[in-house]
Amino acid sequence: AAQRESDLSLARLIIVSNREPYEHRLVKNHLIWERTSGGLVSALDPMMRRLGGTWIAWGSGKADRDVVDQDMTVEVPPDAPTYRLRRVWLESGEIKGGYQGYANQVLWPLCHLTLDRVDYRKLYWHAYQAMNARFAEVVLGELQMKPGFVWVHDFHLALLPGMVKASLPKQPVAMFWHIPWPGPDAFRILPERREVLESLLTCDLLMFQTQSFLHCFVECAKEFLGADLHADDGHLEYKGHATRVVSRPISIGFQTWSERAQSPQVTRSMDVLRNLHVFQPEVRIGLGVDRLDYTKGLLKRLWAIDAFFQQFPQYRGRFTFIQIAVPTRGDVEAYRRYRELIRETVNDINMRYSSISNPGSSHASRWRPVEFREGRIGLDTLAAYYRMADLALVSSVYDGMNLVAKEYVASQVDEKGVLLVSHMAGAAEEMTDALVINPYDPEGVAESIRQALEMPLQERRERMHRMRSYLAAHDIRAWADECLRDAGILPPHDSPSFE
Ligand code: ADQ
Repeated sequence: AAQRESDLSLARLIIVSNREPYEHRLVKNHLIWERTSGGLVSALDPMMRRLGGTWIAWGSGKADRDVVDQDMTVEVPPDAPTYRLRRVWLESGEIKGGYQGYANQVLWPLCHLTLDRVDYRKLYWHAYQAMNARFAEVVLGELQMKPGFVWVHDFHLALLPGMVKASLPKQPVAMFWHIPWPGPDAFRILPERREVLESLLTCDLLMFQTQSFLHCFVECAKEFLGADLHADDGHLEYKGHATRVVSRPISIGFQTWSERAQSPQVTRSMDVLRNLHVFQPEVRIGLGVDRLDYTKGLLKRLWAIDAFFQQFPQYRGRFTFIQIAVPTRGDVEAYRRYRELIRETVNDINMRYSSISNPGSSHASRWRPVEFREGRIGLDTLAAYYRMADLALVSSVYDGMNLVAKEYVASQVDEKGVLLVSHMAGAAEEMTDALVINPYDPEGVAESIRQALEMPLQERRERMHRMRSYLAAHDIRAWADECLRDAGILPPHDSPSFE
């Protein structure tokens, strides 16, 4: 087996996130495990498989407690362990108020500038503090066992750096913020804006997805705390402590996706899936893959598909949009309503267009404009969808990065597809050969879909090829190494590498 690089590295890696990478459940008295979905796990699991270490996360699976040892840990991935997963147990009040309340109904909509969806209660804040304290207790326990480098992830744990530093001021702590950071005009509505910022400014290293989120954070730190920016070396200084702030766009395992897309299973799945969703070989395919989250702009995307078939009736019977959506945050009412609305809109579009027969197409009666597939799907199946889609549509109203955009490019081994990406997604900054769309403009998106479908093969190839070369060089491995260099765990670029 390949030797893990952590065996060679200077510090033990301890990453902390709310979501765990693997959860255990009982199905008909059998213990099963599943990889959880979401961008954070997609990005960090490959890194941890490579580097080893400990991942501390909330044990949310119903049978998680059945598999832990005395240290509350389990070796993962369960089929071929390479790192430790240490679980944190949360009380129901912490889950309801801290996770569902403050994290998902306050910080999430606030950071995504969907301010109408912010549903603030003081008691959520207290639960959020309790939830972060629960994590801090476990992190401190872990450090007592053995020292390590603490790397906190995301908005669920904004108070954790401050709590760790309060007990261990010299402990190195880094934070990666996976979602956007709003400017001061929006962040002002958070009653605890100072507390959140103060905790983040106890970090030694604070990382954002893009330069513009970083800029917004700096503006907030200056305005609400009076922090000083040392622009020459990228530090924010507050109460005598310096925090290095950087933007490090997250990525995916390019090679893994690319190889997966060429595997015999995936090639076989492509035929099966085609037959499942479209009946004629000439029907072109568009694809969307998302958690069913309002920030992903699914409803606006469906309006754009509707506009597309209105504006370009010649595509009725000749283009099908496949939407794969995994339900998420079902405990929050706004998400349940959104899911219903999406389903209704899909049905409405399908009813209206399926009944309009296209004279040029003999199979119009069997054609559906939108194929909606709900639920989590396996990675091979996902790769098959990515590879066979003529275009992928990412229409987030705001998004830290959006890994689907990158996974699509990595799976496009035939280099025939076109990526359409919202200018509000972090991915748009790097995927410069994509067609950039404005999710708020359905007719504009419809026109971009037409442009993608009619783009000459040569141009599609060139664009996709350039994006693939970029991603091959800027994959999750390069991202992790860069972050660990920033943290001083790997030596800087000009030193001899471990490899
Ligand atoms: P997310 O909002 O969760 O993450 P995103 O980057 O869109 O997400 O990634 C979603 C992930 O879930 C992808 O890896 C995708 O393959 C997977 N997925 C989606 N639907 C699926 C399905 N039906 N079945 C199986 N897998 C599915 C947050 C931020 C993002 C940021 C990431 C990483 O909101 O902006 O890119 O973290 O930092």
